[in-house]
Amino acid sequence: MSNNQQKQDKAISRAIYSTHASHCGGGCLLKVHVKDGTVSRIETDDGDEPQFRACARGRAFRQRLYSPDRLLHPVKRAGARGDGRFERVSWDEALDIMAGQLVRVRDTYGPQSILFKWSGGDTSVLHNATCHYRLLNMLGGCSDVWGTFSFDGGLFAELATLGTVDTGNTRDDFLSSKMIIMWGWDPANTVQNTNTAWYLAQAREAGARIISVDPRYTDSAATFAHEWHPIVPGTDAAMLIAMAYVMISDGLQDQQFLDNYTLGFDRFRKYVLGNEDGIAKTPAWAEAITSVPAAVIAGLAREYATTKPAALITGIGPGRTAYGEQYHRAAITLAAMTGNIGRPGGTSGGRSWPTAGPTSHFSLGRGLKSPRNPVEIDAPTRKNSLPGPGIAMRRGQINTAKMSDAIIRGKAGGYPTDYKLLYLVDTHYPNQYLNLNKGIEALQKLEFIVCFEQFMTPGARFADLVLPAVTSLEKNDIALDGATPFYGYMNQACEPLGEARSHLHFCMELAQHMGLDGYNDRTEDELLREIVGGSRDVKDYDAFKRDGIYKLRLPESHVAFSKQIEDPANNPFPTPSGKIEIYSQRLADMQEPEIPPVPKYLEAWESRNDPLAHMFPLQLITTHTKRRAHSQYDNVPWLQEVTPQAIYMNAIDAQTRGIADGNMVSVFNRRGRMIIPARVTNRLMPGVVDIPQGAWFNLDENGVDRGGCCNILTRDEHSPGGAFCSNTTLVQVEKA
Ligand SMILES: Nc1nc2c(c(=O)[nH]1)N[C@H]1C(S)=C(S)[C@@H](COP(=O)(O)OP(=O)(O)OC[C@H]3O[C@@H](n4cnc5c(=O)[nH]c(N)nc54)[C@H](O)[C@@H]3O)O[C@H]1N2
Ligand SMILES: Nc1nc2c(c(=O)[nH]1)N[C@H]1C(S)=C(S)[C@@H](COP(=O)(O)OP(=O)(O)OC[C@H]3O[C@@H](n4cnc5c(=O)[nH]c(N)nc54)[C@H](O)[C@@H]3O)O[C@H]1N2
Ligand SMILES: [Mo]
Repeated sequence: MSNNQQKQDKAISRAIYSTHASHCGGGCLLKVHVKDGTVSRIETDDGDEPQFRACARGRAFRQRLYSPDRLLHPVKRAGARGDGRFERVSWDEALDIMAGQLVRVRDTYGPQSILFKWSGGDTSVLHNATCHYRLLNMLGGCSDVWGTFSFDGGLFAELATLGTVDTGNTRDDFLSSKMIIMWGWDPANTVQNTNTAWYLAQAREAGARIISVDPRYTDSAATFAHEWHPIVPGTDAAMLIAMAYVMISDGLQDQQFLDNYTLGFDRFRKYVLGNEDGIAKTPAWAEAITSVPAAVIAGLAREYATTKPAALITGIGPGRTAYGEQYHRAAITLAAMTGNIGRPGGTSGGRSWPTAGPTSHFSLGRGLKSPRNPVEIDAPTRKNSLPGPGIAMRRGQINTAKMSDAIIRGKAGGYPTDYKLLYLVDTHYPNQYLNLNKGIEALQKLEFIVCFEQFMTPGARFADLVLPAVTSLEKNDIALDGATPFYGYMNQACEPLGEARSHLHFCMELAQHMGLDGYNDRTEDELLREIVGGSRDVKDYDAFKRDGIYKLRLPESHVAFSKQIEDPANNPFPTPSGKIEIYSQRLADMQEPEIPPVPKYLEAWESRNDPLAHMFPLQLITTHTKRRAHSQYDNVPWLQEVTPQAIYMNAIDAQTRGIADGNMVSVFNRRGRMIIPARVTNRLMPGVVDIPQGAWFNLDENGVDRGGCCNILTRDEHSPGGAFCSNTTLVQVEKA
């Protein structure tokens, strides 16, 4: 081909299909038009059904890629920490600084004083935190943090009750459901598997009854539900337990199922009927706690017990509360009482965002693994931990909710060590962490902070070294998921901007700079081919790369525990007893009053009955909005237009405070204060306010947040089972 022809070809616009998966749980197909090496337009899946159509974030990706605040070069701190002054350095100097600090801190204090914190970023297989973790572990290790932000209450409950976290069905199974209860779940906004809402729409058209139990009248409720029942946040376990009371009183429980597959229902029944503590957990008892009318509770219990099959979708938002694991345990128990576990159209009562289906076991050959972390190998077993799969959340000694506290107080505060170096990858610390002000205090304590980032976020401004990362359109990678099963090829559409590097590229350069042999000698393409080579499904790598997605078409929907139910003799549940453990001896052995062996309602701290409520009478929830994936996309103008950041409050609460829609209000408690516009609405129950999570903090000279970051208000606590309690916070609101 002549040079001229090549030039001409380049000038022609071409379209590349690329899967987009940035920490929302979805994986959608982008059709990326590229002209002269520049992304000029983004469309979405125009292929066969089921189409994996992109949401507003995917379609707005061009404004993320070419955002004016993209980091294009490595920078080092040139002023006081956090004041935002940086100077540009070469990659060579950046690698020198990084290598020097890693070695200095390791050799002076030991590898455990290097604190490595990572999160989702893109939910992809190759370019992620493992690249960095491998490097750190080859250098002697680091301290890990345990606890997912998302659903540790759910994981704990699943491991205790079902013995596995693999508890979900594929979403097409909704088409077999006669009834679907969306308990604290808003997939129209939170995706949690592409096409979840599409399957809900089909289920509704096919005649399924859909109920929403949520303090908010969500978009999902507005679109799909026949009924909406607002509930006081943090009280869900009480309502579920009262539903159990109704089923027991009316004899509606599936006793045969309970006898065959469960352990300890009698112990639970004693608690429910009040034989244990003298309190019968009646609908009237629950009404006083949850504000859901007793008749509604009884009606829902009867309907759920008698409409078969019925899918109870246990949202993970209600689990991110104090004692969130009790809510999840109660939901699984109810799914067992109604005989819906392992049956098409039912659910196990496990997390709404499941580890599910045929691709979830990473049936792919892994490209780059990490050796075990030398620091964690001999670490003592963590309190209240249950044996689970070798997933990341089982590592580490400090919980995510306690990270800032651990940095501030170190050994003297009872934590395993004093942390000196903070290495942040794919995470926005302290923006996404509970109690922002504590996070900012922690950042001042550290000797060195390095952050691998695409943007100069408010969190990155506290780092000593900020390294520019590419976005998903500047590298190749693989994404996959199980509940709407697919494998996605995340195709590179353009060259890295400026001097931005992929995770792998950066780590390979750092390894080489440090003279570390054996880190990796394979190219991105070789690694991706190896990864895909381990797949049972994708046979033709090049076709997969060209199409950008491989949609797995299953002969029938995947239903978790179907084997255990159909053939229990050969397929015990993976619990110690082989049964669904409504009563758990392992929990009893923990001897922790706040982790009872049967599911119980435990009143949250910062509940409506807390004496603090006199001063701070409103319960704050912090939901996930369609405009962002956490803090990602907050700086994208098209998405800012979708829903301006605001605090949502009920008209009654607004009126008593003289607040009108659009007024600026001050939201505060003892931990912090923000000034933000109010959205007055009847779509949120009285006594509850919502500040969607993820907005970038922007502190004024008085330390008041003007950016709308809810974590200026949240309490840095986790529940005994590990739940990140981002929906358990009391606040007051005043007209500003
Ligand atoms: N667009 C978008 N999608 C996302 C994300 C995102 O940031 N943006 N994040 C992804 C990630 S990592 C996660 S973990 C998930 C999070 O997904 P979820 O946790 O499901 O999302 P939330 O919006 O926080 O909460 C869901 C619902 O729970 C309700 N809720 C809150 N507290 C309570 C309570 O105590 N009881 C009851 N009954 N309901 C309650 C809220 O009103 C909300 O409607 O979403 C994923 N998907
Ligand atoms: N109050 C409150 N706080 C919450 C929550 C809540 O509901 N309420 N939700 C919690 C939950 S469930 C979660 S999962 C966490 C999320 O918390 P995080 O995962 O920490 O939040 P992100 O905003 O996704 O931060 C990812 C950062 O990594 C950067 N980045 C660097 N490299 C890459 C890359 O290769 N790809 C991508 N995509 N980004 C990269 C992005 O620019 C971004 O700044 O937040 C938690 N915090
Ligand atoms: Mo999450």
